[in-house]
Amino acid sequence: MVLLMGLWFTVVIFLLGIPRDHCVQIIGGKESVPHSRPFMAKIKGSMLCGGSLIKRNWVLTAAHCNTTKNAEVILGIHSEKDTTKQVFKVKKPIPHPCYDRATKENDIMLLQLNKRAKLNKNVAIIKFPRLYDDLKAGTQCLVAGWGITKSGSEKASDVLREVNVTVIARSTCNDQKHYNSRPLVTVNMVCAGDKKGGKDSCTGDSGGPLMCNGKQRGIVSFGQGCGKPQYPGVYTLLTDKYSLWIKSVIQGNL
Ligand code: 4AZ
Repeated sequence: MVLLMGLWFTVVIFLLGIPRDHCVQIIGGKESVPHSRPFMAKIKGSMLCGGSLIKRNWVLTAAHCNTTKNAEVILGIHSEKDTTKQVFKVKKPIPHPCYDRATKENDIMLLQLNKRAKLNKNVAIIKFPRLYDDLKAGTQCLVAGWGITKSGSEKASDVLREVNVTVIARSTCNDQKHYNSRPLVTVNMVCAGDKKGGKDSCTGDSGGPLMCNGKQRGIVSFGQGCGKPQYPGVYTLLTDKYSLWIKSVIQGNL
């Protein structure tokens, strides 16, 4: 009887055309306007990741993407069907020397590409801020990626998707109602999401840029599940120390 009622309920919802989750994307976002985020890199290695083009032959991503030389980096792509894509191999992956899998500290990696990208309307270098200061709570940012659109799903998105997320104070993110300092969200990390949840990056979006006011300020790093109000997304915060590290690596590898 209970089973029959459940079935009946499902049928009624279907007939009424009540939207259930045909709008849950990245997590809670929407499909990006094709090629409107020309700095986005899709990294296909042992796992799917995002990245950002910071120089014609350098992509910035997360260290936990553990990208090897076999990985493929694709620029100028919205959907796999695209003919605009430029495909690269990784010449040299350079994870941050102090990346720590347990604490998640220094989740940042540089990928040297095997050739220089051709810059055009579909492929462009990302902008960095003038000052690498902390992000204030309430700042509106954007995250994009080809990751899963639903917690627990196995299917990555064919098209690039994006969602607006709000910066959450580090003290809030570390309190008992949130991560409870497990792991500790440090000054090199920033939390962003939505008070009510439902807006987040997820598996496959890792390594992609967190954009605030048109500049890259973070990198998709981790979360406890996706879209849960008590566990916002945690991003590697681009600080002065990372900016200096990036500059030193790129200059030493010309
Ligand atoms: C992941 O599995 C992952 N909500 C990345 C980001 C977030 C959660 C999970 C943030 O790679």
